[in-house]
Formats: sequence, structure tokens, C-alpha cells
Amino acid sequence: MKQDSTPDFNHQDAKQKDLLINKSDATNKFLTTNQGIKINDDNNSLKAGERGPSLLEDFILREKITHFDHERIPERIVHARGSGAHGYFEVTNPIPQFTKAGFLQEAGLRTPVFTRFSTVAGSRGSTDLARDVRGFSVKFYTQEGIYDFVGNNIPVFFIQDATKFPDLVHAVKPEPHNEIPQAASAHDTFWDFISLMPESTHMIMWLMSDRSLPRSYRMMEGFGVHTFRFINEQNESHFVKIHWKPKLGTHAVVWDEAQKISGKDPDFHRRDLWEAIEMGNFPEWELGVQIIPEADEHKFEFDLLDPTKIIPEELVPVTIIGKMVLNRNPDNFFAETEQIAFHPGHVVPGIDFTNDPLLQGRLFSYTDTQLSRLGSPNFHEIPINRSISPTHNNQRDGHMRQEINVGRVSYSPNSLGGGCPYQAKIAEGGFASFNERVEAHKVRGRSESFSDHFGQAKLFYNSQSQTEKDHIVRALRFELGKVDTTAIRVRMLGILSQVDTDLAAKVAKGLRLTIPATPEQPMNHGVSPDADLSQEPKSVPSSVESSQALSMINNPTVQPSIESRKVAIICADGVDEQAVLDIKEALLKQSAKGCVIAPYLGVVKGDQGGELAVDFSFLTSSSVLFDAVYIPGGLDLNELSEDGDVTDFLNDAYKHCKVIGAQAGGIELLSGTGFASKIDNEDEGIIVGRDGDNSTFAANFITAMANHRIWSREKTL
Ligand code: HDD
Repeated sequence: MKQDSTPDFNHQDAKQKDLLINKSDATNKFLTTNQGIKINDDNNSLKAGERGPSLLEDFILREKITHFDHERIPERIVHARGSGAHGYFEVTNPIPQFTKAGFLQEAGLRTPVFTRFSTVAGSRGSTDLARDVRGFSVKFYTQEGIYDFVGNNIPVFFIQDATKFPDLVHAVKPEPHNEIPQAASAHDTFWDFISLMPESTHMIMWLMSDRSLPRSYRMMEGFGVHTFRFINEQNESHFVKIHWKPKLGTHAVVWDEAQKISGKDPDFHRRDLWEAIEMGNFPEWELGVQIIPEADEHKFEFDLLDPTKIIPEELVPVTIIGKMVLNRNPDNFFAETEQIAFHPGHVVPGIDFTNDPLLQGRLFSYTDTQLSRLGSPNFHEIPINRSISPTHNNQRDGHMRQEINVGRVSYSPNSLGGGCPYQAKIAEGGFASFNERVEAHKVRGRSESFSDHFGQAKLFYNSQSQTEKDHIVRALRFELGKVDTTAIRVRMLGILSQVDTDLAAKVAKGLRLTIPATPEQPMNHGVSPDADLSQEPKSVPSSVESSQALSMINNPTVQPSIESRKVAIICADGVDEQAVLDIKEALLKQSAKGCVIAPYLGVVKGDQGGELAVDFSFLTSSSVLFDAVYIPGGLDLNELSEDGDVTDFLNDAYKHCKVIGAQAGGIELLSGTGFASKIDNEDEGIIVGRDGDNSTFAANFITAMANHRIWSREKTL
């Protein structure tokens, strides 16, 4: 059964139409109880006398308080902190030869989606800028039912078997005795676990890289992690790895900046996503696939079923098949972003699973968790979770059932209901699992092909630029530096030495520790006496030595751009207003935004007698919330250069490798705040304009900004 793509059926909006019946707008309406009774006084409870006790009879008070008392539901056990948006997926390059999934069949076909991004470890109210993996989940409301993509911004995972997931999460969450630290992996229990789980080494390289500090949700990749299957009309299977590639490129902030953003604006990513969509800068990703024929299953030096491995793009290129655009913010956070329930087991005909033991465990976990989080097996009826293709079956009742099933039949087979609802033949769109042949002994064990824990960790490290390698070293020094137990630090150094001796030595230097001569055999901790220890971790050299796609800085597909970036324009009375207007216009032409920052809110007076509206004061903003800083001429230097806030603003911008631009008198301000020698030494990220040519200055400023950061400022380790 193919999707209906006839011109009069606007499938992109089908979910919005579906949600309409649940929307409620109180504009020009009376206040009522939940039973529809109009309320006359919402400020006073019913009392025996004005100073007397409240009366139990007050059904209005009781209803209001009772509802309030029950407003909270359990937060997600992982990925509690998140933000989402509506949008659509559009096919650009159909692949019927690989999959029969209806939503991938026709070029131009649009399917509505809701996408939720998240951190993993922190609570619902925690900072967006934690060093953490980011969740990347997309619910496709296809005409064949719901397809959920439930991935991350990192293409591998910590563990190979789902049975270790509760251990991993217990280790990374705040420690149970004092519930410290929040949204952070830099503590003993996490690194204790990791240092005993060498299979996590590849993932740890990614987690310690800047991938775990995205500049924006809009600037991160998404990965399905597991190998899935595509099934075509001929019932042929191909293995597939799924990728999302952001239109704006993959970019990160630096760690010091991330920590400061966490204080200045813990909602930084949430706000960024919301504002981008409100401003019409719709976030966009391309959907790509790596396809591997069944016959090639054993062709690689790693196991396709092992979720701690990538398939280097040099071995199997990524083919782009579509794009996703997020163009609408939710109306209500709780109803949509909080109540949405994803499940990697929600697949449509044409997509199927592999025997990846991590995926297999996930297939159980996600329905189970919704039962405690959303409270009922009827969570699929919540509007945001509801399929837009019709659902009919013999499941009945349960908490909060919404559907009113008519008739007396709720079983199959039946004759009283004419045999309905019917089973669908495969040709009619019925889902049939891929008939993979499985012949095996029942065994609690792991394939030997899963025991390479270091080969791809090396590949990742080798693929990084020097700047990125240094960031990994600094991240490890920070994280292990927060670990109190020396034995754990030492054990980790043993693991790191198996990835790269230089990396281990640099981390060891930061910790003032020595790398152990013989690394402890971590797998031997806590194993039963009769366990098979023959599978010691090993390192299988990758046939690809270095892969540019793994580096954010060297990645050739990332084009220089300032689209949707924010520039702080430092202003005060007397400012050269034409220069401000010119840079704002130049930025706007590239879909970027200039914000006026001044000592006080309100307006600043320009040198031509005009006024410029102030967006933020130094008190309500910070340079960590911007991508670059510009100082025009004509400022009242006395007012600005003595203000410590301005110096902090510029120092942070410099330290975080951001472009700083100054014209005319702004150059004096820059010199006066300690940047004189940096201007003289021609730092490539300090752009000065002395000749009053605003357009040449703007062009130079924008070119410098488009490369994201001036990494040459950082000291090489
Ligand atoms: Fe998971 C949520 C991604 C392994 C069990 N997971 C969750 C979310 C994402 C992922 C993005 C948030 C969904 C949302 O926005 O609502 N999880 C992954 C990836 C994994 C992974 C990419 C490895 C490849 N997860 C994993 C395992 C298990 C779980 C091995 C359990 C055996 N994950 C859950 C969960 C969550 C969840 C407990 C919490 C909330 C939810 O499901 O709905 O069931």
C-alpha cells in the first residue's frame, strides 16, 4: 500500500489537521470548571464567614487544587531534558530498489514529522550545555503508520548488550547517596564503570570530543547507531545505517564556554531552536543511508551487528535520499514535546531489525517505559502519538481509553463482526518480519567478532585535527580530574594507552600520574568463576586509517557560513549609527543577526541624532551567547572601557576563539581593554577597519566568522 500523494492530499499538513480536534483556545471565552460550569469568582474559596474555615463543599477549589496536585508525570529515565518541533520529511532520491516503505517511494512526497532533541543524563530542568550525548528522535506520521527514528548525535554506543544499559545509566546519573553531580559524567561512578568496560572506549572518544558540546541542535548530525534492514517489494534485504546531515554543518562550542552558558542561559539550545523557527530560519537536515548488500555481511573487519562500530564512509559512502525541515514550534510543551513517545520498534513495512543485541533489548524497553511514564497502554492515543493512518484492532479498555469502539466483537476470529478487522496480505501492506534463517544454541554469551574495542577508537582519534585532539585531551583531564579515586584514573590511563600512547601521556601529564605498564584486565571485574574469559578485549587495526567525515574541522562537506549566527554589537551613546546599520544589514543578507548590547536597556543615542534600540544590557547578556563581537566607532569610551563587564565580554570572546571586529574608535576600546598586542600581531580573528569603508569591513568580518572559530589562538598541547 503506497502513500497517497495525489495533489489534493496535502500530506505535509495531515498531522496538523489531526491535532486540530484537540486544540483549545480560551480567547474571548468564559472561565469554567472541567465540567463546563462557568466560574464567577476565581480569587476566593468558599468559607464559613470571611475569616472562617474553607468548606469541603467548594467543588471549584477542590477540582482546581486536585488537578494541580497531579500535574507532574515521571520524567524520562534517560533523555529527560529535551526540545522538539514539527516539520516535514521530503523524499529527494527515492530508493524503491532497497525499501518498499511508502514514505520513501516518490520524489517530492512529504511526510509530517515531530522531532525531539535531548541530552541523556540530566533531569528535565538541567542545562542544555552538559557534556553529553544528544538524542535525535524523529516521529514520521506516514500513511502506513508511525515510523520512529530514535538515534543520537554520535554514531556508536557505550555498550554492546542491552543488559548493561541499567548499569551504564546508574553509573552516569548523579550518585545515589547525595544525588551529585547533575547532568555530568565527571564523577567517580561513571569512570569506574567505563574503566571496567573497554567496549565503551570508541564511544568515550566521541563523548570527550566536541561532538558532545553542540553549538546548536541545528548544527549536529544524527545517527541510527544500529544496523537496520531495508526490505524491498521482492522481499530482499539490505543492511542500512541511517544518517542525518545538518545543512548548517556540524559545529560545537568550547568547554569553558559551555560551562558559562549553563549559568547564563541553561535553555540555550531550546531557545536557539525555538527562535530559529519563529524567525523563519527553518532547521534542515539531509537524510543519508549507507547500504550494504546481504552478501557483504561478513566483509568488514568489524561486525555489522556491533553497535560500538561505524562503517567508515570511505568503505560505504552515504547516499542522500531526502531532507527534513522543522518549521513549526509546538503549541504546548507538555502536550507535545513531553508526551511524545518514541520507540525504535515502531517501524513500517520496508524497514526491519537486525540481531544487534543492543537493539533487541531496546525493542522491549521503550513500550515498557511509557507504561510508567505516561501511565497507560493507551499512550498511543495521546494526540502527538496518534497515527494519522487509521488504527483498528481488538485491543480494548485500560486507563484513559479515548477511542469508542462500536459493536460487540473484540476478538478474532469472529463471524459476528464479519471477520473484521481483517488481516492484511503483504501485497495489501501487511507487515511481515524478514524471514531471516536463525539456527543456533540458546546461549548467554557474545560473539567473538565483538571483541575489538580499540581499533575504531584509534580511527576516530587519528581522524581528528590537532585542535580536536587537544580538546579530547583537555576533556579527559577535566573529567578524570573530577574523579576522586586515583585507581580509577590510573585504570583509565591504561585504557587510553591502548588507543594512543601520546593521548594517554598527555592526559597523564595533566593528572600528574604514570600510565600503568600492564593495563589491568578490566573485563575480569565482577565476573562469575565459570565465565568464559577467552574474549579479552583486542584491537583490530581499521582498514581505513583516517576518515575526514569523523572530524568536525576537517570535514570537507561543511561549507563556511554565518547563516543564523548571532553577533553582539557593543554600543553606547555617540555610536556611529551608520556603521551599526550597515553591519546589521550585511549580516541580515546572510541570514545572521546583529544584537545591540549597551550598558543600559532602552535606546542609545547615535552620532547623527538617531536612536538605536538596545536588545540586551551587559547584565542581561554575555559574550558566550553570541558567535562574534563587533565594536563600532563613536562610543563613549569612558563609559565603556572602565566597565569590567565589557572587558569580560571581550576576553571571553577571544578565549572562545570568536571573531572580534572593531572600526575607528572601537579599535581604541579594544586596545584599551588589553588587545593592543593582538591587533598588532594580526590575529586572523581580530578584524579592524580604520578607513570608514563599512562594506569592506563587513565583508572581511563575515568571511572570518564563516569559519566558525579561530582555532589558531589555542595553545597546542
Ligand atoms: Fe534509549 C529514550 C536513543 C539505547 C532505553 N533513547 C531514548 C531517547 C533517545 C534514545 C534519543 C529519547 C527519546 C525521546 O526523545 O523521547 N537509546 C538511544 C540510542 C541508543 C539507546 C541511540 C543506543 C544505540 N535506550 C537504549 C537502550 C535501552 C534504552 C539499550 C534499554 C535497554 N531509551 C530507553 C528508555 C527511554 C529511552 C528508557 C527513556 C524514555 C523513553 O525511552 O521513552 O526506554
